[in-house]
Amino acid sequence: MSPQMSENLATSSQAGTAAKMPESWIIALLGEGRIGKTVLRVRFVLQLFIEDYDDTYDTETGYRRQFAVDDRMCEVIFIDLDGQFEERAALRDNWIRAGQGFVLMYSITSRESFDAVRASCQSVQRIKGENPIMMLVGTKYDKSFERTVSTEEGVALAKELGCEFFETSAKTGQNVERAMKSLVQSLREARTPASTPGPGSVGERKKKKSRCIIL
Ligand SMILES: Nc1nc2c(ncn2[C@@H]2O[C@H](COP(=O)(O)OP(=O)(O)OP(=O)(O)O)[C@@H](O)[C@H]2O)c(=O)[nH]1
Ligand SMILES: [Mg+2]
Repeated sequence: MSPQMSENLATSSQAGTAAKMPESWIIALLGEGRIGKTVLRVRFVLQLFIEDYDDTYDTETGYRRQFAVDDRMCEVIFIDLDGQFEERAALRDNWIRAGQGFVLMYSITSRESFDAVRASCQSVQRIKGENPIMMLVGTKYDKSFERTVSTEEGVALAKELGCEFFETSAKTGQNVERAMKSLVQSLREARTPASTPGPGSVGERKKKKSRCIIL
């Protein structure tokens, strides 16, 4: 995702909020390289799994989707930071600033990516305050034969971070819709009555009791 596209999305989100779409949420996908951030986004937005998805030519449409949560329409707009940008701290911090909901991601086949989650969480907390709206997601659930991080470890980390936890597969679609729906529900719950939906409008909230959904 280019910085220009990120800016366009944030701006059009603000415009969309005031005009046609009653709700619009900016969701940042954070995590190490090659853990499946982009294919999860593509699975959710385009409802496809493309194994070696090349996002070089992605247009804005590949980053946003309107869907109903509890019978109310909303739009989610993704900030999809690739592994390299994770290392470019200033850029990453700007995008975190623009985000409202945060998906802290690791692959169940990569211990290293799991160990990196706390650092992502700290970056978000440093910028957004102590209790941002976060979710922990373990990707590549269909590759359980290569699993190196147990479900119990994911559950324990989610409990420590005070957020919900899902194990997902972009390949089969498992839990992808449920995770996004749940994140929107958390964003709605956290919205303070005085605020209007838009970048930076989600206030701090009490730590959520963690819930784990695997199935
Ligand atoms: N089987 C399977 N493969 C997956 C899944 N998620 C991602 N992959 C594969 O993992 C590889 C990396 O996926 P990407 O979505 O490009 O990873 P990324 O986190 O966006 O990587 P960067 O943009 O480099 O940070 C690709 O070959 C995907 O097909 C999954 O749920 N199941
Ligand atoms: Mg990517």
